[in-house]
Amino acid sequence: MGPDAYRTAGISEAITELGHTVEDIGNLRPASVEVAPARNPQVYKLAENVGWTQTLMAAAEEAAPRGMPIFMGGDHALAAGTVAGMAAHAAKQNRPFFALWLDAHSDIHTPDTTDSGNLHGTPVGYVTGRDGFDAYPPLPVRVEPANICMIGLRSVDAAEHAVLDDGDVMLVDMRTIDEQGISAPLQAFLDKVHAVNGMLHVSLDVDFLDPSVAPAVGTTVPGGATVREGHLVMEMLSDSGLVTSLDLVELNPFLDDRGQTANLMVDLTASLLGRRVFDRPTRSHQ
Ligand code: HAR
Ligand code: MN
Ligand code: MN
Ligand code: MN
Repeated sequence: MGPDAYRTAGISEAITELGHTVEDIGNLRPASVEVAPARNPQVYKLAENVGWTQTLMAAAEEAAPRGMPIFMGGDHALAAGTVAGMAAHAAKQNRPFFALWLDAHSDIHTPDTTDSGNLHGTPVGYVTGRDGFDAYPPLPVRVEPANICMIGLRSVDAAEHAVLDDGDVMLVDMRTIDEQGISAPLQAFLDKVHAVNGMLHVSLDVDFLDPSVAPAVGTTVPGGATVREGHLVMEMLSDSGLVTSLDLVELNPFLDDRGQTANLMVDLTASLLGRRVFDRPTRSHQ
């Protein structure tokens, strides 16, 4: 239902108004695959997730040469396919690949470590090449943990902590944001991407935002990003010119309040694609 909620909220129109051309290729379906049962009996809908990963990896690689793909979900599990597909595309272009994870959660479980069994907690585990994804399509190219930045973290499980503590992922939790603001750590990451002419995939989970402004998600965590922080991030990403693909994930329209969350996600997308209150030069009048 997520994609249709974004369409109803006018995502195509908002992007078109900014002078871009939109091609809506419609809703996709997961490839039908058979998989051996997962070792962890908690794992939910493994075959469907593997099928989606296969479909979306191919869809990302197919769409990437034609523009900036926006993947509307749907569950964050979709990022296993979109990120892997975009990373494969970047490798073909001979360009380094980076991912920005805007999320309350780190989603770096494997099917073996997840307690909930919900595979939306695992896409970063898959794209970084962790063990335990044998049922999944082989990863075309591993995403370097050092090329991933997570902003908005405030719900990280013990098994995720263990791998993040020893790893190279750039971690920006809510405390960091409160102490340093959101722009300084983001700019540091963007400088890294810029320095090597990288391609940047942005994965925007609704629960990055505070539930008071974005209630339409099944996994709300209090203390999230404000509307202003969300827009600042999107405007900085836009100014950087580095973003080559975007996921809009975890929207559950059943939980929304008169389209509030869908509308906010569309507005954030518009900021990323160039919408401004004032162009930057206007600021010099102040
Ligand atoms: N870490 C928890 C789990 O694995 C919660 C994951 C929630 N993830 C999302 N996307 N909704 O970030 O179950
Ligand atoms: Mn989910
Ligand atoms: Mn997520
Ligand atoms: Mn989340």
